[in-house]
Amino acid sequence: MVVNLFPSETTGPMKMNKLLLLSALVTFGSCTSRSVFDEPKATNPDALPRVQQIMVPPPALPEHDQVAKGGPVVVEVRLTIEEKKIKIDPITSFWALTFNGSVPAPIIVAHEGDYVEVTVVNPKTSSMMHNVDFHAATGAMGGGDLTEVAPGQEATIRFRVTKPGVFVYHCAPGGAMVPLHVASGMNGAIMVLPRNGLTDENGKRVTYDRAYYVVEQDYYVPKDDQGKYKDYDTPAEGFADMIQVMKTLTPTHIMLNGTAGALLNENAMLADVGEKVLFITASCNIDARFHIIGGHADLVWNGGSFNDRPATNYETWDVPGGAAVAAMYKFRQPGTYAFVDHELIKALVFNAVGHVKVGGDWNNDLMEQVAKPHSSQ
Ligand SMILES: [Cu+2]
Repeated sequence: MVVNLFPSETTGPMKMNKLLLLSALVTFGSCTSRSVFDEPKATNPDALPRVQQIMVPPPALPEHDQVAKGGPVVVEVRLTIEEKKIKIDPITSFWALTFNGSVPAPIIVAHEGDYVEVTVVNPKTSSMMHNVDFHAATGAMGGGDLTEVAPGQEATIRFRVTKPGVFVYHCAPGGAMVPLHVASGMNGAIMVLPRNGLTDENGKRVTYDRAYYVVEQDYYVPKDDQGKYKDYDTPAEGFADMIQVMKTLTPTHIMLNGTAGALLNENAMLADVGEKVLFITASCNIDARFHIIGGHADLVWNGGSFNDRPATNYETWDVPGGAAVAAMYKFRQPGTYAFVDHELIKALVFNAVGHVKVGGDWNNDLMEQVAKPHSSQ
């Protein structure tokens, strides 16, 4: 039964009831009662509870509640810069620039109206300045100017997350250094959940049993005269060559979660039949289009916005470069699913491919082999 909160009577007492109800919705922070142009009521973050978020490597998400318990909190996050040479595939060494050592950087989770307090630490051992531009933040440069840290420095900013959805963050030290650092791995995401959790296409609460965070990474690795990928002693040493490769707008490597095979085989994402899985998909620089081979996206929050009703039953969903998009799928069949960028060259000639291994019982009603392969003679 649909309950109409606002019946058509306009007598005095009923009008008063409407006002009381509206004021209650505003007071308790209902996401739907606030205009997109309005901010949540300002409060004193120093008086709020503080929660330290333990960051975890992708594709995992940090521990979090889907529905916020109580009012806004200050979510403390520490991002430590690590410049490190990694093998992005068996033949390519690359100076990755990272937050907390992973490509992509770890995902942060908060609720709408929370404060996120980020300490960016640039160790003495680093070779260059870094910072962070948070797309979820409001203020010039997304905090980039306020988080500029030279080697041996750290800085802390606090921003309020006022828009529910999924967003990227990335290093942005200025000029061509921005794409150089982003294409060296310095990008991550933040999920800002509505305080009351996610809602489905009918506006009803929907929860996920698992969540994974998948990011497409483009690299531009220079080659030597023999056509071999070049190896450098420091990250900056390769930048001039990298710019030349970047000018072609043609990546040399495209991978999910930073390295070839990061989500394949023993690194596969896991699920069971009947579970709803939330995928937070992102790409900081190039456009991506994700597809689960043999499955769908039951729900897609296009543009990453959790305030909009999700679209339903997509085969492939778009992730524009510089954005994150959330999609939810309930797995209905067991097996190993390829999770791909359905620009199939990216998936299968490059490495924009992962696996989701799903346990459970096969449903013959959904698919059945009616005749095994046999001679058609
Ligand atoms: Cu950087």
